[in-house]
Amino acid sequence: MLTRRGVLAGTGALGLFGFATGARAARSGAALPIPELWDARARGGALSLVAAPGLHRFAPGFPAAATYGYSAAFLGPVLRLQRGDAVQMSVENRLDSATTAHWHGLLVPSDVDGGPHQTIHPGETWCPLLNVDQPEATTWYHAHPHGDTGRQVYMGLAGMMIIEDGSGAELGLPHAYGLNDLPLILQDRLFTASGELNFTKFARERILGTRGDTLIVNGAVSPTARVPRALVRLRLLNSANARNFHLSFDDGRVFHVVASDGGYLPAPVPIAALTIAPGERFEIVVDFSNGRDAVLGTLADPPEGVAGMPGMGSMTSHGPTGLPKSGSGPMVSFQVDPDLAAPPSHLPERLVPIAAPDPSRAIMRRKVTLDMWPGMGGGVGAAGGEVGAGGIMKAPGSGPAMGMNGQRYDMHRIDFAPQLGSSEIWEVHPFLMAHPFHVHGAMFRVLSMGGSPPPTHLAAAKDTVLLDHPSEILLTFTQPASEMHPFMIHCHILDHEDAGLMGQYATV
Ligand SMILES: [Cu+2]
Repeated sequence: MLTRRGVLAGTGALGLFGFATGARAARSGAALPIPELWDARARGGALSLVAAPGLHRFAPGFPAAATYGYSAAFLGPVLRLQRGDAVQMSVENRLDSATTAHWHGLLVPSDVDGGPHQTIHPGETWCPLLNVDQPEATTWYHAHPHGDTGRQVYMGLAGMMIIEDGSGAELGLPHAYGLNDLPLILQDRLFTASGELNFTKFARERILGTRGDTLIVNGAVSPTARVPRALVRLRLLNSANARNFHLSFDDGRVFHVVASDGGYLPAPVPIAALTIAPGERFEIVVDFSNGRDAVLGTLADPPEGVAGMPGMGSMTSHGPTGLPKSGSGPMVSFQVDPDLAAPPSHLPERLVPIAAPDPSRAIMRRKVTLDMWPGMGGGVGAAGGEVGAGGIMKAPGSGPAMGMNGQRYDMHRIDFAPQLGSSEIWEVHPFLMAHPFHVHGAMFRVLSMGGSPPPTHLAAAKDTVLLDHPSEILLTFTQPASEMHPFMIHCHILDHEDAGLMGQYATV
């Protein structure tokens, strides 16, 4: 079974997800769905998405479930944009709810960012022009209407975006989409007895975030990907509402992280276990040249510090698939197909140089607390909430209260006003559990996590990072943000964001 243990040059222990005997049986039999690739240049510089309801079968034996998608029944096409291009986007809303479309990881001005202020009402079409000017990276897009983000993303409103500047092809990295360059959109879902997506609104879901007992990749349950006998690049995106995936291969093989949120690392980082939090992306290169099949799976994700609280019993309950919510299991099986011919590729020793972060550039230091008070009374929507000692919010009745720096999110309040073009150091203090912290419109470098330097694969440009200890990040504000359309700062556990764990900034 699991006998070969890779030598770790990265961090952490080798993760072995406990499914060795059941892994092959747990396959759904579905082939890994590869989202359509929409290349903006090939389409004349314009991409038109339609957000609409759909019907989607998550596995061959499952009934079709009611879903949402962007020009697809579930999720959306992979959008490919070239640096230097101006791309005319349009997003038509054929849903019966208001939505927005946020370009997560794109460095564009706030008035085209698609945050909660840029509502697309049912029947309307939103047409932002995106001037693409940032290094090659895997980014993504998703719905972001305040208070309804969790449900809309859960229903399927998310997709991957690839920004290109030619550097990956020049480096010789695998680059044939759908062949040796595969998008993997990682999610978990809970289904009702009749096979519908089950988005519950109990208070415990608001605290832990909505988690499921069924692991899905590109909208399929434990699918199988055929890969060439060669190097394969996997573009990993955690688009789950709340859970972290702790990824490793069943044979313990070492793989290389080559990019994170903001683009390439200076050099590939060998690693055998990788944690990816909601909102984060990593690109990894996996060597299948020995012809051996492998299964990529996740360890369980118990939210530390919360599992012992009253009402958290559902964390260990077992659903119809036998996996506990946030349990371990296989995600994608890779079958090497010697008949698949891939263009030559290699893993270079060096990727794209990146300067060390320079904290002396910061003109301001701010403290940001991520606050939550686990009220168990009911749904979200309780107004107000004052803050007690230690960031604990005193909920005024029902529902968990969450906020930032002691205040619940308010669309009409600007929380921070950094100078355009400046850099700041933010000390971020997560409360009660690990939170994936995300900033719109800016990339940052992690200076320290719990007093230690970040692991190598988290040391390049990031827009989202999982924080479970007080940490320092160095941000640079390159994009203008108006008070009318400010940029968001929030926890990427979507249920936390919807419950108020979000703030906003306008540049001065
Ligand atoms: Cu959170």
